[in-house]
Amino acid sequence: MMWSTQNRLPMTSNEKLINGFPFVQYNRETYDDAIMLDRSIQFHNWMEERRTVRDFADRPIPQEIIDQLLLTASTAPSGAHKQPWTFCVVKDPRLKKEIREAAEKEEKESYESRMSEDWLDDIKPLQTDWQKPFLEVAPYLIVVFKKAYEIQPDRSKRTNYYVNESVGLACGFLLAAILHAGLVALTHTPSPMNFLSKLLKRPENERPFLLIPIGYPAQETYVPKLSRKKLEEIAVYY
Ligand code: IYR
Repeated sequence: MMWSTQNRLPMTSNEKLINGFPFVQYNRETYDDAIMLDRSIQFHNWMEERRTVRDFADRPIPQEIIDQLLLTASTAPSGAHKQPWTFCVVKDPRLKKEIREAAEKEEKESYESRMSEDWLDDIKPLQTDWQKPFLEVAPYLIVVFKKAYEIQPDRSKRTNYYVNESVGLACGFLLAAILHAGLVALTHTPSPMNFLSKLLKRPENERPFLLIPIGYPAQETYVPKLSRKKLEEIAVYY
């Protein structure tokens, strides 16, 4: 049996070493133009339905579903394939309550004095305020941490690359997976977020990135009536 020099996994017939590094053959199914266009339209129609939802039902979700959503998130590309993310999944009602209380304390301060007039004006159509009941009602809170660096076995630090881009992409994949599963989510950014490191006892190399409550929408749910930018507004072809 041939063994790759890098990771000591056995090599199979669709693998080869390039300068001593193991590569695997990558074959994807391709489609003709008409089918590709149809798939692209279908996928856009699907994604177009995604909305940020702030009113959740307290209906539980099996944890194995969350597991799969997180595995999808973790397929995102990342700088040097460091996968610099940790997804903390919070189901414990006491911990959710603590997170809600800490978040509301910060948010109250933000809404009452830290946010600018322009900022408050810009989010008026969303009708948000400092109160965050969804932090207790949603069956799971996924608290996403970015890993600024890795701690090596010898305790030395090794920096990660493009951490914000990488973790942002993973969160995007996660939101798409949530929509695909028939669930809803909210990208919540209580500010500042350091209380999450403390409550979840995260190591020093991790920083809170996003808080994503996930669940079923409440029985009667309204979301702000928004439109998305037209193609001409978002794209420039050269
Ligand atoms: N973080 C606050 C305020 C807020 C800010 C933006 I930018 C939004 O798009 C929505 C809300 C909150 O979560 O309420």
